Amino acid sequence: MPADYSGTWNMVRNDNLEGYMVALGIDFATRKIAGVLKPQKVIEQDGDYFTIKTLSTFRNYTCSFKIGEEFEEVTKGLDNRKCQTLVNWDNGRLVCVQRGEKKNRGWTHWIEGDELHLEICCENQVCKQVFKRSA
Ligand code: VL7
Repeated sequence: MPADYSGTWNMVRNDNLEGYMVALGIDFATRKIAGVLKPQKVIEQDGDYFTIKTLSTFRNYTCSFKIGEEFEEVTKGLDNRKCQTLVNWDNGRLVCVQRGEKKNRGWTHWIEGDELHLEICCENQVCKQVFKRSA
């Protein structure tokens, strides 16, 4: 029985987004705006099919995928790169590898109690985010 990620989640922690954005080459002005956002995750999960929406007052980003099926991801509105992206289950965790120009790029989601956890990596930078289910 896989974990249930479905729902709306509000950000409560955001560590080292700045380092992650620098690693992606995001410009200073955009980093200053992005750094103060408290995005929401809206996740739709249907078996192995997922849509993850990252919503904010500045920009939104949507990613849809099926577990185990590599696809071309364009990180439109983020760093606007193309990646070959693959998401797999690992003991209830969602583990994503984003193969492309940037080394060691990807993210991992897991659930701890009522919290949704996310680590996003690029090169030697790790951004850690925590979300809580919205009432
Ligand atoms: C996606 C922030 C910072 C550029 C704009 C800031 C807009 C709101 O990979 C991610 O999510 C995965 C896992 O949940 C699913 O796609 C994180 C946003 C992280 C990236 C880069 C700043 C420009 C922030 C979209």
